[in-house]
Amino acid sequence: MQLMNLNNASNPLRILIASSHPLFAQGIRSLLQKRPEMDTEVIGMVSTIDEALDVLKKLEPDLVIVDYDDDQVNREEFLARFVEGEGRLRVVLFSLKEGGDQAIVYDRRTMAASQIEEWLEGWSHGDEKPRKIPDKPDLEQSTPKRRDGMKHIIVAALLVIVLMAGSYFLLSNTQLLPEQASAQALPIDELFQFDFTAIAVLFSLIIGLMVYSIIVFRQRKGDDADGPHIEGNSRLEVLWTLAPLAFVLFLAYYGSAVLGETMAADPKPLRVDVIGSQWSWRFEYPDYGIISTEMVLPVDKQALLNISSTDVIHSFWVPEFRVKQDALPGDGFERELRVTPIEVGEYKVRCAELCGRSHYDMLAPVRVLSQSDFDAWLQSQTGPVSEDPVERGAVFAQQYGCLACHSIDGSELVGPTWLGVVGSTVMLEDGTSVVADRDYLYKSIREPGAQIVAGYQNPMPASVAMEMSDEQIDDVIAYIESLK
Ligand code: HEC
Ligand SMILES: [Cu+2]
Repeated sequence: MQLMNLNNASNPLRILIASSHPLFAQGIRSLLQKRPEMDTEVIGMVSTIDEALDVLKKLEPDLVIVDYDDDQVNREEFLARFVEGEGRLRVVLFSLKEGGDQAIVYDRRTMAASQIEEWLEGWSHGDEKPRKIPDKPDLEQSTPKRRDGMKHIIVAALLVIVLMAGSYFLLSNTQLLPEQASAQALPIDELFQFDFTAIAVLFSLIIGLMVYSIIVFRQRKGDDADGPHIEGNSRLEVLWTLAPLAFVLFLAYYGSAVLGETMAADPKPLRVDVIGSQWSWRFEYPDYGIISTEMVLPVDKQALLNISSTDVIHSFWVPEFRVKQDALPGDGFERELRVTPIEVGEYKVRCAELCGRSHYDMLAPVRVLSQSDFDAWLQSQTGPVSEDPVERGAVFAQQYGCLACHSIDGSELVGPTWLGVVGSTVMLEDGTSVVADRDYLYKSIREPGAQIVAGYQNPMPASVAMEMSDEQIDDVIAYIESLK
């Protein structure tokens, strides 16, 4: 029993017992009597703290034993009065619960575990010979606990390492991205791989430790004890603030370095204007006077894309090139993007910004050719324009994206089909009708809002034909007339 060690060898230890249960005091007293070698004397038994305070001066006990399990005696007040200061008086909170052999010498609800050592030390201070407390219950319990702690750390660390290896393996073997077809893809993928590694590490660390704690330290049935009182750990807190901060700063640095690399400009790029409209792409080569519905690029030469939109926000994205850029409507909102294809092949432009009904279908072919094939393509595009207005009209209808909304085979898209429209009677939204002649068609293209075909909630966007000349529109009308 630990009280022995608190005793001074020359005088008996004078003890006052505070409990509202007479059995508690009698039990302690008979326990002490059975151990005469402890040299103690119970000098009084009180049932409330007020009583105890009354007799304290009179009896001058060396030690007060308080019934820890007794709600009548206010142990908080006791601690408050006597634990701090008050000279040589010692207070022991004593619990007879849980087998009756455990003395609780402090109330962990009001005192941190780390403070108990100081408290006990304070007790032995007033004596000439500082006493050792070899079988302090705190020590007894904490040694196996510390060994347990080591075990937890090792098992949890193993779990985290296995998780890390697994998630890293999974992440690096998942084919999330298609082949690398541009010079810009290389640094981007390196960054991506680095992120994957960081994700694997952080995921495993957080989830691993969390799952381990949830399972191993869960509340068992019938255990309603309080958890340990923890004050904090400055070293740990500084560490877990500074480490993520440093990591995030490094990511910012690394990310901007990669961004810089993808924007690095070659002195003589191939200029291509990329124009998105609902729901088609148009590619113009200002240096060659070419307008195309497919994007054709020479390999190993940087293309400087000047990206814009005629209506809503679209986004130019060729996954194999990795880089992506919004296409914004309005003058002065053009955006630049640099792509240096490194693989001859065929790819697809996708719109990466939800832009309406046929967004999913806003695709355009991309062909990367060798320089000689590209030159041949330039030749074919800049060759003499067809003499036939119908043929020219078919090309314009394609280039200006009309066919994204109008079919030529009678099927319904967003707009009415062009098949057989010429000469037919068109019912309009306002209830009137009109025979579709050249004037009507021309007006429908130039001022789509003026006469809206019945059954179509949204008029055709006026922007689609804005950049077309009257001659081009004449050709398109000739083309529509040919569709019978
Ligand atoms: C974003 C979809 C869209 C695009 C792109 C589009 N149109 Fe339309 N168009 C419509 C809709 C919807 C209507 C029916 C409502 C209306 O009359 O405005 C229509 C109506 C028309 C009509 C009247 C047809 C009829 O049956 O009476 C003509 C002609 C026409 N469009 C020509 C064109 C031409 C030429 C282009 C390309 C320069 C084009 N459209 C591009 C959506 C589109
Ligand atoms: Cu789009």
